[in-house]
Amino acid sequence: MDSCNSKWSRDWHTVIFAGAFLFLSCPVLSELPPGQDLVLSEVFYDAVGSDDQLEWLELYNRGSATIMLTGNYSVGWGGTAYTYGTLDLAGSIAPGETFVVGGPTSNATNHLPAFDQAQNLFPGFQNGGTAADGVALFDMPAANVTAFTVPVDAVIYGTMNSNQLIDHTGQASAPDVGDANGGESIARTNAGWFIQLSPTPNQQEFILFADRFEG
Ligand SMILES: [Ca+2]
Ligand SMILES: [Ca+2]
Ligand SMILES: [Ca+2]
Repeated sequence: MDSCNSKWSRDWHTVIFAGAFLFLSCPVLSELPPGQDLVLSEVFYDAVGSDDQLEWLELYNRGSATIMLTGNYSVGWGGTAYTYGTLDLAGSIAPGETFVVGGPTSNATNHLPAFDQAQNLFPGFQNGGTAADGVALFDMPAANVTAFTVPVDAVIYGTMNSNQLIDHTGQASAPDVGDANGGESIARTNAGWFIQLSPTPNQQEFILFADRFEG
C-alpha cells in the first residue's frame, strides 16, 4: 500500500512510470458516498450465455432507518449515459438489509436471487470491456433523470472510463473495478468494488470481506 501513497517525483519519466505502476498494481478505492445510506452493493450484468431476464442489481441500506424506495429512488445504466436503461425502484429496504431487483428468472445460472422487485431489466446492463460501462443510483424518479444528472451512487466497470461516466462527485473517475466474466458479478466491500467469482444475491459483503478488493 505504501507505493500507492508515495510522493511522485517531478521528473516526468518517473511520473509516467509511476502512473503505469499504479494502474497495474493499486486497487481503486471507490469512496462510499458520504451521507448516503442506500448504496449499490452488487451487480450481476453478465450471465453465462444469454443475459436475458437473468440480470440483477443488489442495493444495501447501511443506515439505521428504513428507506422508502417507491417514488424516491431509481436506477439507470449504460455505456455512454445512465439513461440507456432506467427503472423506478419499488418497495422499501430495512436497515442492514439488501434489496435485489431484476430477473424475473431465478435459477442456478444467475445464482438463485430472491427478488425484492422482480423486473426484467430491458435493455440489459452493458457487459463492460475496454470502454467501461456503469450503473447508477438516483434519488429521484427515472422520469426526472437526464444524461447530466449526478447520481447519488454509481459503479463504473471495465478497463477505461473513456465515455466519461460520472459518479456521485459529478466527475468522471477511473473505473471502480474491472470487467467480470460471464457468471461472475461485481460486488462491494467497505474497501471498494471487486470481481465476485461466486455472486451473493441477498447478502451484503461490506463487512465479511473487507480486505478483498480488486482494481
Ligand atoms: Ca452473457
Ligand atoms: Ca448484460
Ligand atoms: Ca451480495
